[in-house]
Amino acid sequence: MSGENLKVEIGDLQLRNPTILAGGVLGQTGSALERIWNSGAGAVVTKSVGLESKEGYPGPNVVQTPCGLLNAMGLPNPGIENLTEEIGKIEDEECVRIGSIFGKDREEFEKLALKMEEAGVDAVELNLSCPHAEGLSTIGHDPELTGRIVKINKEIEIPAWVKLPGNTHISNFLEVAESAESAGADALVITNTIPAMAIDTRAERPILGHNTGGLSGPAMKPIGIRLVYEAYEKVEIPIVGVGGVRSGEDMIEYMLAGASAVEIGTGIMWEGLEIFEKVCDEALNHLNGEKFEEIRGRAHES
Ligand code: RRO
Repeated sequence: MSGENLKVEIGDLQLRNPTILAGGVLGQTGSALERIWNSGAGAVVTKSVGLESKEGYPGPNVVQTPCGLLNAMGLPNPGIENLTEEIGKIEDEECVRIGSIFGKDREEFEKLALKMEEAGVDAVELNLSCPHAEGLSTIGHDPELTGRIVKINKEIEIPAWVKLPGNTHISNFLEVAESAESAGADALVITNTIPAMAIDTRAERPILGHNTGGLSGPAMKPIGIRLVYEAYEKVEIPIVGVGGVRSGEDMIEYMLAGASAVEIGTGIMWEGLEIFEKVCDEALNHLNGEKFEEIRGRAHES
């Protein structure tokens, strides 16, 4: 979807509209990414990728609950070489591609970011926050480690976005956000899923193969809104809101809290790929001629 009133900027990156495919959903092949772009998304984020391919956790990997989805995929991915080959298959040059990467340390993130840049992505998203990845979940809770990893942005020319964890009882979320900003992050993506669980009452066992997983969907929206609102008061860099966006009004709410754009993942399950156009149409109706940038952060005005 495009049109003058829909355009937004995330730092130097211009998007035709503020709806972005969230990392982890339909983002492993060039054809799937291009299909989402053709459905009207303003940009697409790949599945998070590491240096080597990885199978992920044993199933079940996804459970639907009344308030959202639980996933414990376990970072399944084809490895950076295969994923960048897939990105190269996207035919529409206008398609704004964001490469999501995860690693265990600064060196791995640097290698991955350089490979993504070589593959022609428009930005990298540093996933510092998978809620159930052994050893990796803690990165985005540690302000110093976060800063150290974000500094890989000195080695690349493209923007580096940083995806933060939402389980803020573990760490000081705002300290991590500020540390990412001081290290030169170009945008914050707020937030990843939150650890949660479902139990099969007949089997009397956890449903997910990994026992716990990350909660996404409607239950996440009030949490995401709060975190975006609080981060907006502390950092100057753009914020991309994630969690529970299914309608134009949901996106407007994130923008009033301070987001410049939103990522959409779980909503696709309910609304199909039409969700990107639907959210844009509904948001335009709500705006009634105003621009997105005019309403950004307006909920903070006294
Ligand atoms: O692959 C996953 O299990 C996963 C990842 Br990398 C992430 O960042 N967030 C999530 O909920 N699941």
